[in-house]
Amino acid sequence: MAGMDEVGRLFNNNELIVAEVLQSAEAMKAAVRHLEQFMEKSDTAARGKIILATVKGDVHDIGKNLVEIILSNNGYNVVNLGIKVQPETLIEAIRKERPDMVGLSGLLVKSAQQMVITAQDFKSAGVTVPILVGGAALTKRFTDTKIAAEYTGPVFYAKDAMNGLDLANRWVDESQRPELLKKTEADRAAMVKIAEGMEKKPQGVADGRSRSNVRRDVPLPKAPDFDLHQIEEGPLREIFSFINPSMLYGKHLGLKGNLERLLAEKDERAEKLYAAVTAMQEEILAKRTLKAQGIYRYLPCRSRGEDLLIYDPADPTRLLETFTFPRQPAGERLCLSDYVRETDSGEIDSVAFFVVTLGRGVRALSQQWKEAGEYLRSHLLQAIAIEGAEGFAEWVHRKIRNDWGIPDPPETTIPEVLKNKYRGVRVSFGYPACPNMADQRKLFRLLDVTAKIDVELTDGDMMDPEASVSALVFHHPEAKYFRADT
Ligand code: B12
Repeated sequence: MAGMDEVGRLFNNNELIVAEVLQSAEAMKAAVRHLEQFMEKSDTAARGKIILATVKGDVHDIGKNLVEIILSNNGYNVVNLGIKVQPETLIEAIRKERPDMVGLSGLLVKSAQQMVITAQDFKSAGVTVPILVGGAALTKRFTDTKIAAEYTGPVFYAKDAMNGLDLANRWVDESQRPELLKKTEADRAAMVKIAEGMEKKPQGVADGRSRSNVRRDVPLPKAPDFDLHQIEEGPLREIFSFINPSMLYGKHLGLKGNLERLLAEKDERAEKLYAAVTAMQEEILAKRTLKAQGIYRYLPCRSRGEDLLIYDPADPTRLLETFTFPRQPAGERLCLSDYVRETDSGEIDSVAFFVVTLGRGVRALSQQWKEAGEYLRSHLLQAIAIEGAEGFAEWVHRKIRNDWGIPDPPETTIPEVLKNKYRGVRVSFGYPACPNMADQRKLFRLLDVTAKIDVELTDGDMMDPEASVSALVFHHPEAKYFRADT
């Protein structure tokens, strides 16, 4: 497997980008498949065995699948247990498979906490196999101070798939293992010290004012209606035009630099990638592989302190739901509720909620392609679906602004929309201004989501399928993104 080692090294040096690594892996897989018939069983012995799983309550597939492809094409026997995997299932699989390592993945902060619980369950079951953890919301600090603290065996944090491969390689190589363990332990001890120091620091001091200076007298736009609007099949081609290229090409496919500029400079790599993405999008459109489903609704509301009160449109004296948001402890002292008219104003304001998805069928099809060795296509489908879901959110948000009577100036371009150049703000539960993921349940009730579109909430309050976005839209002209925890 020297070939893929080479690929790995190049990738680490930023010479190969994700899309190219996947293509190399495809070629490698095809070659190995061909050669296997001429090989003795012992020639194909794996470098090691790794169980991979996305933790309980979490549907994150794309990151874990990338890790699977990279590991298996570097000689590892990978047992991918899928998504939403309970600790008991993992423990059973560990006893049966006797892996060298267990890789845990998760997208959200809540999943990082689930990793702590999983480590505790492993410990109670007497499991000590090394754990490799990764995912967008996870940090080395959390891994060292919270997960490793609950476990008897080693816990390694991987910032990306290639880092995960490197850690696995060092673990399975007995000559490198002692050094890896020593370094991991030293890093962990240092991290625990730093974390202790940080915890002692005061968290930000309130300055005596209870509310921000956000204006309370801006004229209120009128919601067109309070009906439930269901989008059974949104215009996919238009939705694709709202995909943020820096996310799709940069984050998911690994292209460095601005796509438009690279295309203008006739950069060969950018041109190839652009062609691959366009071909996949055309195929999706022709075969109707993805379905854009959404639901949105304006609702009457008012605020009281940090509460956002949602009323029944049929009877505005009847409270339907209350959301409570955190307020910044210092500085501007912003809180999302400040963007809404207060109860004592005598006026009724409005907010909009929505849920969109592009995820139906994606997991099964991308898995099918992955198993057939079509790694790039499998990854492209997932990446287009998840960034398409964000594009769909952008599209619905623009429609909401239009219908609310606060349209963007006519000269506004899509790149400007993607840079939030519009009136108001769209936040999602789990974001720093409204971190409470459990509020997803209230939103789902208000829109009757599960009955109307193919999206469900997991027991971690995540949406299944993965390529889904929920949001809360405010119209206030001063509304902006902020963190409520600093
Ligand atoms: C793209 C994105 C999305 C996309 C797709 C998500 C996805 N599947 O990746 C969409 C638009 C669908 C989305 C939706 C949501 N998102 Co989002 N999203 C992001 C964003 C911007 C990037 C994530 C990313 O890079 N994904 C690409 C994959 C490939 O990367 P990855 O998962 O990190 O995996 C790599 C490594 O981490 C590592 N890795 C991962 N697992 C493992 C395992 C092992 C063993 C190893 C070795 C390595 C490894 O290798 C992978 C490849 O290199 C992050 C912010 C950020 N900068 O990280 C927010 C972020 C993760 N999202 C967030 C939130 C809140 C959400 C939503 C809940 C919002 C909402 N209410 O709609 C939803 C949840 C979706 C759902 N189904 O429930 C928060 C999470 C914070 C929290 N409170 O938990 C973040 C951090 C943004 C923020 N700052 O608030 N999101």
